Amino acid sequence: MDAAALEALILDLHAIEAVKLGSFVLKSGITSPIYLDLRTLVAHPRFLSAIASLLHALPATHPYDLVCGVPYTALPIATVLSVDRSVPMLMCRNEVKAHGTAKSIEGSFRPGDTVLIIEDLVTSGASVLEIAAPLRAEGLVVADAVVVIDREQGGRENLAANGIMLHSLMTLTEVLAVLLKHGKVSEERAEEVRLFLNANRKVAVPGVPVKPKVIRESFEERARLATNPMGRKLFEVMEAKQSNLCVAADVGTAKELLELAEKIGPEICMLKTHVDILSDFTPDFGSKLRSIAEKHNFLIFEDRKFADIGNTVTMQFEGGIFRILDWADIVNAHIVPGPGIVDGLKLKGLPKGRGLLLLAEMSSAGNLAHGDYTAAAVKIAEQHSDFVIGFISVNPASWSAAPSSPAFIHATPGVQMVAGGDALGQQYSTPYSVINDRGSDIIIVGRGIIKASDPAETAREYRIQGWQAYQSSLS
Ligand code: 5BU
Repeated sequence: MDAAALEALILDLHAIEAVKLGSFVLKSGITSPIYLDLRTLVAHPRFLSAIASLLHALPATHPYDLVCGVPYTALPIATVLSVDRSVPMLMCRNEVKAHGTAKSIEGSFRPGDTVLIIEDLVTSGASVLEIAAPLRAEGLVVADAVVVIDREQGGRENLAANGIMLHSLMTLTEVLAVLLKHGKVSEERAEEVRLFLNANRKVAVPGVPVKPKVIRESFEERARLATNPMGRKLFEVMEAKQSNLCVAADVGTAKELLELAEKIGPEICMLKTHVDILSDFTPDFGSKLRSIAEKHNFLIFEDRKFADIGNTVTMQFEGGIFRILDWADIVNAHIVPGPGIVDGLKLKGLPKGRGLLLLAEMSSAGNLAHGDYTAAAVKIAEQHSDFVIGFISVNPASWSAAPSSPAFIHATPGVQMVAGGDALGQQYSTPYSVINDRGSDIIIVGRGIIKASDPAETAREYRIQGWQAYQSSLS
């Protein structure tokens, strides 16, 4: 959905009083200055039908055989979607029947069928989990849930921790921004809602650990501490775009890469490239990518993984066909050759305002970058803090020798919504665990986004998830 359509939808929801401002006590017992009530939808059949088709258009990670609405508000939405799209529906009871058949799931299904869960609002995610449990107990697969409004209070993370990816039409922050823009809410009331949201980012679900293990300073504060201008800029871009998402644009041609950059540009703080995999590379690639990066305000990170002696890397950085120095804001390097590699790259990069990430860890199974090796990367970074902006890290919270300055940034590859791996040794963790348990700052996502049916929408989902995880870990 584009910004104009989202805006119109939010104004419609306000017009039918599905969004109200005041003082309300929520189911969880919290008093909220904003109340969302999508039960009013049943009075507006055309709108109900429009919402159902928008939910249907959200990209689920798994194709589904069945839909199931969470009682009661989402039941009519699920019914309309089921009828309009000819997808059979299941109904789960909240309470088990005293008479007749004792089963709590109505409908027809086979074990192994995939069910899409439909919900009106997600706060902590508890209601979705309550429905998912009996479905899973019957052998059904639950991988995705679609929701009209994400209240951004921990639901996304709680569901992800339970293997369910949440797809939302909008977040509460987006609702608020549109209402404010159209004068439907005063600045004071909006501030009250923002304060409420910030104070209630996490609502615990029984049995689901939601307390972040890592507490950090804000990107804004860390920008002030950065000595390298590109490191500072990266923090600033992250704050400005509310994005700690870097997409690994591992596509085969420059054409596809530029198209992808244009599509996902608004969601990312950084685009990661492997320029040597592009079959149609031409010398104007860099300038084309740079103009897209400027338009959408993201940085370009060429994942070159330099690994040679200082003298050789100066030539590899600046010359050859790719001329990486001309267009990449950030590059990375192994520390196998020792600190001379940083001296070499710095010689070329620093005068042009570039930044360097050191590979302190890797995401692939059996890799050798840990322990003393990681500690050596930290030491070299500290000796070159004018040029080194941070690390490729996997679990920086576990490092015995952590960098002394919070100006160093951690970026982590091997991220997908569901933990696992590929056939060639890649290991995946979820955005929530990467940011909140392992203390990284940036999630680097490749196939999780570029292979999705709608990369832009999926990038948005990852951005929201990564950002919410970051916000919940602020000191
Ligand atoms: P994926 O599709 O999300 O698995 O892509 C991960 C990207 O991150 C890919 O471009 C790798 O080259 C890159 N990567 C990685 O996966 N692991 C590492 O340790 C480093 C880079 Br360093």
